[in-house]
Amino acid sequence: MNKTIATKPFDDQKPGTSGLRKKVPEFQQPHYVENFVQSIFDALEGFQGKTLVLGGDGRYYNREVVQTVLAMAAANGFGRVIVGQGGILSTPAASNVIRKYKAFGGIILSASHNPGGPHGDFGIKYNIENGGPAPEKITNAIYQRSKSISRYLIADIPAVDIDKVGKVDVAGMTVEVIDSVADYAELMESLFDFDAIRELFKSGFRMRFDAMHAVTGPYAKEILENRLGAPDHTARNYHPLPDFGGHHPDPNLVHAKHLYDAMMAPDAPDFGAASDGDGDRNLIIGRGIFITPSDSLAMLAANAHLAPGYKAGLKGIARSMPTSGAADHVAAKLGIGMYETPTGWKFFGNLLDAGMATICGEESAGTGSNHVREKDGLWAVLLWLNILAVRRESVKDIAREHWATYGRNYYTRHDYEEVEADRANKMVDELRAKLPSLAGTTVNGMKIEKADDFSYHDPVDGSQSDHQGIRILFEGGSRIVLRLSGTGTSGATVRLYVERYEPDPSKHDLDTQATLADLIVAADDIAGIHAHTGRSKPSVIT
Ligand code: G16
Repeated sequence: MNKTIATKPFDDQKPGTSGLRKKVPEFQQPHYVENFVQSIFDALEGFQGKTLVLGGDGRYYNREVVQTVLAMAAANGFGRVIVGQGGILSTPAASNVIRKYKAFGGIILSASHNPGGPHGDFGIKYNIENGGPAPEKITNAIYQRSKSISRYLIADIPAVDIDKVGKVDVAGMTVEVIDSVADYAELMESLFDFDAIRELFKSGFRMRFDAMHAVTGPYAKEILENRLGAPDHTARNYHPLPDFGGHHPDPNLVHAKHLYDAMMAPDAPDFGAASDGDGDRNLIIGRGIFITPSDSLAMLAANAHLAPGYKAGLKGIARSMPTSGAADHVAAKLGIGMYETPTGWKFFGNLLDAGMATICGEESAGTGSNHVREKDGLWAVLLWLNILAVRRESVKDIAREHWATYGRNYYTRHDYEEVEADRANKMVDELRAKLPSLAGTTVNGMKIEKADDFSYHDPVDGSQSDHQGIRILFEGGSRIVLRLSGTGTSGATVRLYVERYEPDPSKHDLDTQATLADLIVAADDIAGIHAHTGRSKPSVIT
């Protein structure tokens, strides 16, 4: 029986860079989840009788919310919900399932790389029928609806068994529980040369993949060890845990430091990689060398033709604005389009759908292609493996050769986390006010050529997105970018991105922080980061 429950709006259900992310106790408030899910459904049209995909990264509260969404989907008139077994689907796997089964859309339960557990973070996001994150038009409509909602619809049903693969009827709607890994593994087999990668492992190639107790564990175990023949223990921390083992499932040099240390040791494996909470991010480290996400995008784009799925070449490359310009040099050499979008994977959707871009990437450890409409951690790892299997060179040699060909974009990101929101906003407001007077001035010995607040005009649908990050461009091509994160759940996170282009191969082995030190000082001179935030140093440097 369907029930209509009266409710009152919450005023904080505005989706951020990637869906609604909050602390678990906030989601546990009575009606909080239901209000947001109903707001999603109310913002959509024409889904009666159609299919919804549902899954999450397995974090604390995942299973409970799966049951709530099932009961609400039934009451709202969906014909079928496809759920990952145990409520598990990595974000890229969910994107694939939406596309493969021609679903109306999908709900993904994840707060990505944010910590989990009863006091950690939870999140809900909606993906559209192309498999990608809902565009701003829809997320704005969801938010508007959440501000006026007065009722939600929910079926009065017992909990559905989501651990058994198969179909059941629930209040007139079909619930189909599917193997969480199979469709995704099949897609990867269609893109990459699994025989060549198997040969690579047979030749003694050693790899370590850290799933960080998050969603990619079962995917990595199946694909790397079972299908590609990598030795046991190649996948580490592969049991997904609701609190990620108490760790922060963010594959960066701080939270995956153990992997970094192992890769810098004299007996390091040939290749190291990690993924995040929901499996869309990646970390790539070769023996003795960390590859920045911006460089990884460029190197993957330059070598993608070595994998069967991309042998016809790339249509174009897209990167978010704060991502380094390394990929731009590759696009120029290949003579293909290069697109610069705001932060957020949702901005790549139109370019991918229109066939303008084939590969996309972000400095925030996201890389992906037109195979799905999300960034894809394991996909990036497998493309690297395919390239290594064909070239039979070390990651370090591939990187060196890449920089010698295209030049090196030295790049770093400094994060100041949990800054008081008022202080962070004041800093950005003051900086914005200064922008028109910066061009032509000299800071720390460097001349500013241009300073602006990035705006994006989508070439496909003509939509406009303003205030997407402050850019200060110096003579010679160096730049600093400053923006506030849209994914944090406590206070504000200030992100400072710093980049310098170095064409001279004799200068490609320098220390990144030292090479960028003068720009880092300039950023503080211009924005007053330390004075405004009250911090003497960043919380995380990547
Ligand atoms: C999300 C988005 C990415 C974005 C990242 C960082 O990633 O999908 O497109 O680059 O957040 O965003 P911000 O700098 O605003 O924190 P994820 O992996 O958290 O879903």
